[in-house]
Amino acid sequence: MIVGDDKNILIPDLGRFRLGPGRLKGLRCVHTHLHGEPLSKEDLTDLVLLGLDLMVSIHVGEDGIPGSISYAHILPENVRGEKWRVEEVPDIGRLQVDFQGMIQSLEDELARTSTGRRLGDREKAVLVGVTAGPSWKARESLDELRDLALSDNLDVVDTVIQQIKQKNPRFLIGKGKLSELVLRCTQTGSDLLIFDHELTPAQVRSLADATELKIIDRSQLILDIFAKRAVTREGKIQVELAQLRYLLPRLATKNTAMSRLTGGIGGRGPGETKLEINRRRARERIARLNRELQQIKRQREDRRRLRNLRRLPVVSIVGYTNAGKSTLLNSLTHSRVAVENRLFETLDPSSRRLRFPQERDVIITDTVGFIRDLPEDLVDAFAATLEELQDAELLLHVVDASSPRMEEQMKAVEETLRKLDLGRIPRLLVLNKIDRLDPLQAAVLENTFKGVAISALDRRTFSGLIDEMQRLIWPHASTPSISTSSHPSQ
Ligand SMILES: Nc1nc2c(ncn2[C@@H]2O[C@H](COP(=O)(O)OP(=O)(O)OP(=O)(O)O)[C@@H](O)[C@H]2O)c(=O)[nH]1
Ligand SMILES: [Mg+2]
Repeated sequence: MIVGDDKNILIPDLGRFRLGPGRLKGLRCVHTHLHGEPLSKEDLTDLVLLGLDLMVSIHVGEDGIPGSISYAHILPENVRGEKWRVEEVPDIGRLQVDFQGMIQSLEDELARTSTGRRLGDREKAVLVGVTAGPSWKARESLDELRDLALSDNLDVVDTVIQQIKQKNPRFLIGKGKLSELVLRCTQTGSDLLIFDHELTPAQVRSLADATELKIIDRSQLILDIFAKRAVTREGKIQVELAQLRYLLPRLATKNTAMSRLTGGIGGRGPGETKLEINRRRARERIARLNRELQQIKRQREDRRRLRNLRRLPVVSIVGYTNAGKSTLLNSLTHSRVAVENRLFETLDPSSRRLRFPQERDVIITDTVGFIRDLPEDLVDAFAATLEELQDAELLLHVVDASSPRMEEQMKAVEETLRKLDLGRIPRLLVLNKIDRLDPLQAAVLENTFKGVAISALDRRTFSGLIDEMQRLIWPHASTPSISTSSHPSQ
């Protein structure tokens, strides 16, 4: 029993009372209304936001005698999209409701509708796009967020776009909108909200406190994917560093918000190390990882020097994530780098030898994919791995020509290359997945973007690519004038 006064009521942190998907808080709020007014909008927002079993108002007259009573509870997912039901009984003396039984059956129904959507044991998430601009743009961006969430093995139960006129500094969106999101989570048995928008540390904290849900943003989702995929020691260190740098300003003094921030998704440290949540220890760990990374970097530089001694030209495959880079490497070199239809399959670069006619060899490397608005911490972290790109004679920029977002993806890659100071290296645009286009469309794309069209799945489409690669790697090799020329300056 928690008692408040006419000004406010202090509800302690009830996180531990949340008993699982489909369960309400086990808390009913009963208050008086003195002027016979019905349950207010705020009452209903609180009902949803706090996950209360019931919101009750009793009308009390001037004589202090209770009269009518109103009560509201949320509703499970329903075709009419109704969020709650409000009932009124004119005389409290005639109130005959088995509230315990009613709440029990509501919870049963919530559990049933939410588990009905369950796909195995995957964590469920509701995605939120927040925009002040056109909603089609937010929709496109949310599509990519969904791909990211699926790549992180999450079960996306709903996607919601919130149009906002101005940003609410505390929650980003208004409290009413927020309560709708919480309701969607309660109805679908999800306790994870993913924002397609950068959240400030303070916003994450207020949102987590207000909703008692796990709150993460797009950057953190990407970090989580990276954490799951990193294989090599170096990859793991880089991801953990990026995670620590991202988390450091978000480390709350309040433990509950923190446990929501670090539990499960968003707080997975790669490998065996559990993420430290204490600021001081986080800083120490950052320093230690940095030292280890320096050492690995020196070893890599040695390797790089050795390779440069052998003077084999290097061709690096770059491009948006899921464009087909690893598939191309495999097909070109008959190897078996992991290929998967999900984002960020490849994290750690791999190199193979590729033999051209006339016994000419090059080293060809596959790299981590790019994505628009890659979190800065990750760009920094991977800049080291991507340093090897500096040695490349040629970059193969692979694009998924069948993607409706192709041009935007090309731009994102160009921008990342510029940031990494790789703009000066010759580049060959490879329009991939043309098996999904009709031949005419492919020809038009080749012409428009000055690239070579291939299907990485089909080596028979590679002849143009191979010719073009040779021409760019050995620009003088095939010109007959080299052997015949008797020009004095040569
Ligand atoms: N239809 C078709 N699918 C392709 C082609 N090339 C690649 N794919 C598919 O596209 C998906 C992604 O391929 P990957 O080679 O893993 O892509 P990637 O660029 O290495 O992706 P990340 O490592 O995640 O950045 C896989 O399902 C491939 O089978 C192609 O030419 N045609
Ligand atoms: Mg790959």
